[in-house]
This record gives sequence, C-alpha cells and structure tokens, in this order.
Amino acid sequence: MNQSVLSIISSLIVIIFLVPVRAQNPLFTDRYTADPAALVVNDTLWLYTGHDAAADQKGFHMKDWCVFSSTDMVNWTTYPTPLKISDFTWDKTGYAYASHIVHRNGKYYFYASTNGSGIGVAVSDRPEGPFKDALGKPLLTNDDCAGASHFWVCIDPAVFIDDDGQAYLFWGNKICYYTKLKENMTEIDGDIKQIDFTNFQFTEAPWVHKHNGWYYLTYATDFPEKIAYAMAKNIEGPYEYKGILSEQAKNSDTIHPAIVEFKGHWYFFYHNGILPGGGSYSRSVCVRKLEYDKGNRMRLSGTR
Ligand code: FUB
Repeated sequence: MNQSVLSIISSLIVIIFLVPVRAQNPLFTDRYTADPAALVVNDTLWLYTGHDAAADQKGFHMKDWCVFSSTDMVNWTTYPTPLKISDFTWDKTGYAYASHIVHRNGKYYFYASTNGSGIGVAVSDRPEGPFKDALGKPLLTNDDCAGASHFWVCIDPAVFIDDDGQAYLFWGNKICYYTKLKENMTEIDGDIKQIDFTNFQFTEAPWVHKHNGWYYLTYATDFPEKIAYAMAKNIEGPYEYKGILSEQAKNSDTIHPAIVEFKGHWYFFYHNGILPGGGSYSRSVCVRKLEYDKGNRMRLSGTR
C-alpha cells in the first residue's frame, strides 16, 4: 500500500471516530455504557465509562472501557477504545469493571477494576489513551482488603488529589477502603485503612470530591442501589451521613456516581437501564446538574 492510500485510510479512521454526538440522557445511544468517571482538564470534560454488552445479559460482560469528551456538555466526541481488560495480562476473569482516571504531572492514570483479579493502573500521555498497564501486575488485590471474603471486594477505585498534592485511593464493596498513593501514582504509600461506616451502609462505588472546605464521600448504598453521601472536615473522616442524593436508577439495580465541577457548574453522572433493550447489565450513562444549599448539602436538579 503506498503512502497516500495509507494517509487517506488514517484520515478516514480519525473522521469515523471523532464524531460529535448531541447530548441528551442517556448521553450515548450507539452503545451501552456504565460506571462513569469524569475528569476535567482545562476546557474539556473527559468522560470514561464501562462498556456493557448488548441486551439480555445475565451478568456483567464488559470487555473494554470507552472515552468521550465535551467542551459544552451538549456535543460529545467519541474516541477509539482507550483500554481493554485483555491489556491487563494478569486478569483472570475478563471483565472490565468500574474505573477512575486522573491527571498528574503530564500523565493520565487509569485505575481499573477487574472482577476478582484486583485493581490495575494503566498510564498514557494523552487523556484519550491508548493506556498501557503501568505495573504488569495489580496495584491492589483481595489480599489488600482485610475483613472481607467475597471475591468482588476489590473494585470501584476512586482517586482524589488533595490541595496539598497528596493523592488518595478509595475503593471497595461492602467495606470502603482507602490508602495514600505515592507521587508516582502507581504505588500505595503506607497503610490501607477503612472508612467508618458504622451508622450508615456502604455497598460500593465511592467518589470523593471537595467543595467549600468539605470532603464529600458519595457512594452506592443498599441494593438495588441508591446514591447516598457523607461529609467530613478531614479526608480520613469521621464522615457524617447526609442522606440520599439519588433514588434508584430506572431499570438498573446499580447506579454509580461521578461528580465534577465544569465551567462553573457541578454535574452528577450515573447510569440507568433505559435504552431500548437496556437493563441492569446493559446500562447507559446519564447526567444531572448538582447544586449545594446554604448548608453545603448537595441536591440534584433535572429528571432522572
Ligand atoms: O459495572 C460493574 C459493577 O457494577 C461496578 O463495579 C459497580 O460499581 C456497579 O456499577
């Protein structure tokens, strides 16, 4: 194949993949998406999602993750697959569970759950990837999850970088674990601890953010899940339960939160099962606006 044919083919590939999509809920209708993780970099919101298999599944069957971007929350650009579960050669079960992506020191770190093999971290120089396994082994496994014996405990990573630069990694199912990350973002730094959920119930899917001097720990509670949140003045707690932020998602037993500020507005991303053929294993990512009241409590606007 000569050089000009190759260049036409690569231009066509770029045009096919970089198609703007008009926003509405669900945000994407050409595929089933789940487990949103939002990242704001300069004037762009990057949205990473899981990629559910098509309808009538009896369980979670996700082989890869997806990435989209928007500068206005209306038009979305879709990119080629940033990471596949098979890129983690140490994974035993082949399912791409929830992820969280952060930007630090010019690199993008993709923390990804598997179904029982642990949490991995992949790295890229670009937000859209492709991402490469940074360690060749999991960053965390079930052995790092004291007090739990179910195999799906080591899932749902959520990274928060505090104002002083210290990065924390939260994760877990039934028990919410957290630890510090080293500056290199690929090694844990010190002990693994647990958030005290004595007076309220944690199912999975933690998301930590900060607003007006408060740390917010938002998470899935009960099953079928709702989204609840707790607030603290210290990242390690104690967290005080503040109530339900979102009722159950339509037609999905799970609902997985991501909260970011973008261009002066706050957004709450989640998934439901409302696309035709959708359900608990063929989910769709949606977004609602989020506001704070005078007491710094969160509330959502817009329809579910
Ligand atoms: O997508 C698989 C699992 O479902 C996620 O890890 C959980 O948060 C729930 O959304």
